[in-house]
Amino acid sequence: MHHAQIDFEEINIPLFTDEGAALIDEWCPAKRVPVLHDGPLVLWDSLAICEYIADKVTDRSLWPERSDDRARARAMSAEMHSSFAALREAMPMNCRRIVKGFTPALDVQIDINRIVQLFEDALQQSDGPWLFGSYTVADAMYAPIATRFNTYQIKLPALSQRYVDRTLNDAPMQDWFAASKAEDAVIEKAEVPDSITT
Ligand SMILES: N[C@@H](CCC(=O)N[C@@H](CS)C(=O)NCC(=O)O)C(=O)O
Repeated sequence: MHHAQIDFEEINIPLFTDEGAALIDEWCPAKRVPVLHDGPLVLWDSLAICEYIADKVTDRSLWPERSDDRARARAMSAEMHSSFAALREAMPMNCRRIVKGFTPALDVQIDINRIVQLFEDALQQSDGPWLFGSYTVADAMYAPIATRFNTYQIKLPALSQRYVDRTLNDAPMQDWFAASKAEDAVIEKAEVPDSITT
């Protein structure tokens, strides 16, 4: 929504707390985040929210121009939405931390390899700087992967690493990281321990 230059108000829901449970009951019909309220419309799914925002903006495109690129960007976004269970389980998103000495198990490495293949293919075909040239929904869908690759210090080929760095340095992401530093909530079950200590 920042990239679409749409103003919005954010309500922070502290997950897995009593306060968060009450807010989820109030705002989230599917009992999950994210959820978007726009007037009477309630949208309870991240990809549907992206599609809605992309439909709403008329002065900029949040999907690629060419129809086959658009199809690939949609497939890539749908794959993010429906896949990578091993990675999600082993590498919970945690943009306040760098986890030291993380070694991916085989199923996690397979997910990482698939994502790197997606990044490399898209970036080679578009020539960057975003996956499909200009910023699209696919970049938004993979932003939580960029933060995970950073948190767990995953080694990447140069092209993918440059893309991850671009995502991490994107102004809305920087604002988000700054906001996260001001939070003190910790979700214990999502805290992956360091495996080496310094
Ligand atoms: N399909 C949903 C998945 C949403 C989802 O699983 N959200 C997680 C956080 S990323 C959540 O709300 N977890 C809270 C819970 O499990 O109680 C989407 O992408 O919108």
